[in-house]
Amino acid sequence: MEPRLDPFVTLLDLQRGTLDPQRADPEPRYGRDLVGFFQTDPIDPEALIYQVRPIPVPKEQSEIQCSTTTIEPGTVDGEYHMTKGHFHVVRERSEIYLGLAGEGLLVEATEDGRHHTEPMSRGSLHYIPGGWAHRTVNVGAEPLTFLAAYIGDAGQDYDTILRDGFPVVVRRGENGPEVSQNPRHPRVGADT
Ligand code: PAN
Ligand code: ZN
Repeated sequence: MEPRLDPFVTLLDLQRGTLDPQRADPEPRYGRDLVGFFQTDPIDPEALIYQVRPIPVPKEQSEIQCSTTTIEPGTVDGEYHMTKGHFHVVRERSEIYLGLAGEGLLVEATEDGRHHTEPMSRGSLHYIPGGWAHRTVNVGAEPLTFLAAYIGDAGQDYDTILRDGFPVVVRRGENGPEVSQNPRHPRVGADT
């Protein structure tokens, strides 16, 4: 076959998640972008909640999309800062996350409400199988940074999450993070 792309290398700052060279603009997510995802909407529309730094390649099955995500520490009315979370549009597409810095939780859920939570930290390598929605939560005092790699044509379905949320929410408790059932989710299933 005639190769479609030339090889390339990017230097990744393992602490901050920055890329050099930066092949695409970072994609910041502010309070205003996260309306409908927390139990209570963020008060400050200008607050930076997280930032995605993509290494762009064609969004096709033959390519591997790669990006870093850095979530700032903090809470929104007691819920730790987190990503929107999504199913893949092509549901069977899988993904790998690698924790680089900070302390987090990866929350995964199936469409019938089963859920699963894994701690994230430097070196934690997470396999997210097809059919599992995924959301990352920064439960620490420092930024949480991780690398994501996934099949290029996966796509992100946020509408299902906007409608139902995840089966569980992660709040700051007296002794650290507390995972509890989301009262708004229509079908909370087993903890897997
Ligand atoms: C990740 C996520 C990234 C931001 O690259 O897209 O961490 O999270 P949201 O997309 O939920 O806002 C990934 O899972 N890609 O498929
Ligand atoms: Zn994904």
